Amino acid sequence: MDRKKWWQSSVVYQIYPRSFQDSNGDGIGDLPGITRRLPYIAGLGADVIWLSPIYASPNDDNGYDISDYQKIMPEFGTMEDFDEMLSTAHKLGLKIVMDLVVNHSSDEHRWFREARKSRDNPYRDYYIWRDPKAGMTGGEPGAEPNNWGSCFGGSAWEYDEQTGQYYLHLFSKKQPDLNWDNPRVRDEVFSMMTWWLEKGVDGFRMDVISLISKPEGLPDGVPSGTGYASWESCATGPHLHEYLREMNRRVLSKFDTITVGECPGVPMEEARKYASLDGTELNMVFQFDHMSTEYDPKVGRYGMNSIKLPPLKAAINKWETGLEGYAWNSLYWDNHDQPRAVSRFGNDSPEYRELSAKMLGTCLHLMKGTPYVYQGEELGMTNCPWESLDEINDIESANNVRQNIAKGLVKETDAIEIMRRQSRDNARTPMQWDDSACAGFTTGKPWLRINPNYVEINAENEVNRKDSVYSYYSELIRLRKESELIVHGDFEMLCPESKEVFAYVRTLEEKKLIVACNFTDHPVAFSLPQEFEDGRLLIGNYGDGVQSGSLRPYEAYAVEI
Ligand code: TEU
Ligand code: CA
Repeated sequence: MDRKKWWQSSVVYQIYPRSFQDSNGDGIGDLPGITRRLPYIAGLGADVIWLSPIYASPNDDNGYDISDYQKIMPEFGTMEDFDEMLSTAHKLGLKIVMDLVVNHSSDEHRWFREARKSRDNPYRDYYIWRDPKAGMTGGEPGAEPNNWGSCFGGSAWEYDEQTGQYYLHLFSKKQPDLNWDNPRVRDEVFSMMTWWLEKGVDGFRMDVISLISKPEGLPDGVPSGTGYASWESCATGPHLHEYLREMNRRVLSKFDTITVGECPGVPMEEARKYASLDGTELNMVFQFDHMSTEYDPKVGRYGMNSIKLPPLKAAINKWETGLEGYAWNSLYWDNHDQPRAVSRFGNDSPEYRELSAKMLGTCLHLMKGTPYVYQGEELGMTNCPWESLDEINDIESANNVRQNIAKGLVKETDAIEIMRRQSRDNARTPMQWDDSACAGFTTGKPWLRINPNYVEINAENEVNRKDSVYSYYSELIRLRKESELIVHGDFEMLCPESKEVFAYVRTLEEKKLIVACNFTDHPVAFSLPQEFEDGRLLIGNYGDGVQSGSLRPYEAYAVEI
């Protein structure tokens, strides 16, 4: 069986529709806005687009709380607008991947509105209900069925007065978890997926898919600093692979799709099954190890720690080597849930922003796996200089920082700095198209603050500029499209202990490639191994060849033999 698949040489561009392009002046991005900008994405060289959710939603979590899986969110447009976007994309050779959010639905979904009517409602078992803890009165503290915490703060259980039971929500109260152990729920999800695939979409990114099968008996987990057990403690439940194989058999195997599962907390041996090259489940997974190396043991993500290179390299090396021969990797520095890559892993000062953005691109795009580019990353967009918590729209960051201040885990005076470092809203500031009012994103009032640096950092300023971050990313993408070595070569990390240099070698039969990246703002010693000295420079962000014996600030290059 040929294990080489088209999506192994693909590059995926992620769009966060609310912040991409507004077309009707209401300050909210929409589908006609996306259609207008498709040539920009095709010009970059990506061949697949992942759309964050565009379905009907009350937007408690910006679309990740879906009230109708087969209706378009009115703010984003109509189904006709969607069909127009899909056919235009296909004409440009762009495939469209939808976001499949089926670990939970919105509490305004018809299923949940029915389920909460009474305990014997035919939809009751579409969700996870439990009685208050024995001897306790529902709604009073400690009566929750177990100690699981919500990702957005507080308990993962909400008491429903009407029927006298709690329902589970690993995310917000308005995102009740679906009961995948109920075969009717799986039927609903599989027929909905088939409906979209028959419509012509090309695949799915599957939201927190590692959480859909809950541990038998819903046992308490190990409490963290917040007093609750982390929601990740119920990842990879007993029936998960069984349900994904059923999904593959009944839906995915019938279409030529690309699929990626978002799997926070996934162990290696499980990921080898999820994304197994035998094609019985999904094509790849998003793991989060390299997204949490600086997390604080007490407050997790929302602390003041900075990235250190050795643990970051160790996390990436673990997955580059751990999946080799078993499963396929995804490659990403950021997405709509993470701070901007150049601000977190690089240096967003005017002096080094472009150099370090290109360095990060070189480091990621020449590794083994399918690269994902999050909207604006190709321009080197940065985190936003938030001035008050009131500017923050994101339910997760706002809730967590307030909870941690209340528990005395972080100082109120650090709150803004923590938001500037870690808030998900850093990824969600509107796309910066040009230096006109509102960065060309809207002619109205943008739903979220626009990063004031749009005057310098914008697509118009980069698309036709040869030394821009955009042009450099399109060169990296072109190299991947032309190179079997970059797509299929083995990966070997070099100097894992170095606090400054990230370097590795790719090998395919007799062909070899070395990539060297300086993650600091000062020159560091680094010598090309002798076998590469007469090699061919594939790409370099200083654009003037290789210096022997050292790497300049944020320098990155790749040499092939
Ligand atoms: O994210 C799950 C998830 O891991 C994030 O909630 C979390 O922000 C982060 O990774 C750790 O802090 C998915 C979606 O990507 C996210 O936007 C949704 O909010 C969430 O699921 C619930 O649907
Ligand atoms: Ca709009």
